[in-house]
Amino acid sequence: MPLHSRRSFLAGAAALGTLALAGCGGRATEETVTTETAATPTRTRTDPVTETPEPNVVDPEDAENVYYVDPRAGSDSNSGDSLDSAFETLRPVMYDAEFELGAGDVVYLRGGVHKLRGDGSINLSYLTGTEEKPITIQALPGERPVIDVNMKGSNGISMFGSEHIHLRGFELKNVKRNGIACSESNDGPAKSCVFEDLEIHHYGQGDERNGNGISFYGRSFDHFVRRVTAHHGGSKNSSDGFYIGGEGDRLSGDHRFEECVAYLNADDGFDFYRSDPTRGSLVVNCVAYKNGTDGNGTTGDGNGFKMGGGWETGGNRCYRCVAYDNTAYGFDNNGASVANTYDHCTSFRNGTFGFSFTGNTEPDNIARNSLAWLNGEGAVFQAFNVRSERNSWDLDIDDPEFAKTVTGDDFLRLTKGSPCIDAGVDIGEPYLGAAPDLGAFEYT
Ligand SMILES: [Ca+2]
Ligand SMILES: [Ca+2]
Repeated sequence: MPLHSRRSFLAGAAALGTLALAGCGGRATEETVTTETAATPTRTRTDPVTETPEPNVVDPEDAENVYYVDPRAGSDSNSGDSLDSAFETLRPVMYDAEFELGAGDVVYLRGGVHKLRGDGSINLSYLTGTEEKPITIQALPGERPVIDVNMKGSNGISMFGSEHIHLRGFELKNVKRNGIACSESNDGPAKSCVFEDLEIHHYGQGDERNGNGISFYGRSFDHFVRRVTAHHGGSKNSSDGFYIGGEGDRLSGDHRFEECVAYLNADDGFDFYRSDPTRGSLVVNCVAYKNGTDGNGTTGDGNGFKMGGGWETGGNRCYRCVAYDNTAYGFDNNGASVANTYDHCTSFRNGTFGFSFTGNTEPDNIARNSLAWLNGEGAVFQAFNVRSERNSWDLDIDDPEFAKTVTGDDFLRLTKGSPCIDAGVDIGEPYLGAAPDLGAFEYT
């Protein structure tokens, strides 16, 4: 098995599937804005989303140093540099100067349950890789490591001021506060990290607030989160699957989320409460369901995708995302003052409204080719604050004629003859047939 092969642990994402669109090239729309550098960020993200960046994966042949961690057969007195002399824990690379991680280093975690020693959790703060030579901590290909934080320390993995760190292919669980906290340090921002093929669960299990799956806080920029599932956030009113926050003018943004899933978080699925409106984030092919409860009696806001938090927030884009069975809104603008964009999103059976456009943005929010059905109080709240184009509510579609409304194959997919097929407007993204369909999935 090649070391860079992809593995996915995401049963939820797999159940929904992802779009396979061939032979229908997208073209840029007039609103398209490109971000050349961080110095010229967009105000509202409408740039095409179809070209997924591929993070640079360091081949072990090219690595500066390669370390192995084997919780079953390793020892922290080993040299760590081969499978036969693996470390038992991550302590040597965290605390021993001889093994301090630098650009181009790769740490392979073997399968099994990795338990942490002492009081601390995993500290990857102040580590700096480069785009060409990131610092990588990942599963040994073909194996599934489980990091059981076992309620030690505060956050499961701390990444304060870290740059170009890649975390890939493991499970992380039983955390008092955030599963992963990626924030600025006193020395500067955290930036350009990759979080891929992770399952993070049972965070927010302590008494403190702020127990999110992944928290990007303060000046934390340009992270790429792909195929990460965050579930069972147990902190009352504050466990979100994926959170973007900060204070004052020290806000986080310019992230990209793809094929991520958030469910059973006591608060929200994706909460960009203090996202930097000059550094909007992209959320592509993501799913949020059953948020608003942790399934164990703890409750909170219950929005699938919350794209702002009042004045000087917003500027994000959701594309082909799905929200269902959340206790409040499927997609919530939450008073953002900078317009958010919602394209090809499906909002089904949420507690209140499918989409909420609160906040007096100028220009208006954008919603196109989206679909809302069977939400508790209706499809749209504050419909005057959105440039609404060819959505199910604009077209008075009574029934989208979904193939299935229970999870599994064909869940929320359209059936032949659905009024949503080819009912959309060309927004410069790929589609099948004569025109784009409504909702997250093109009829095939
Ligand atoms: Ca929240
Ligand atoms: Ca179509």
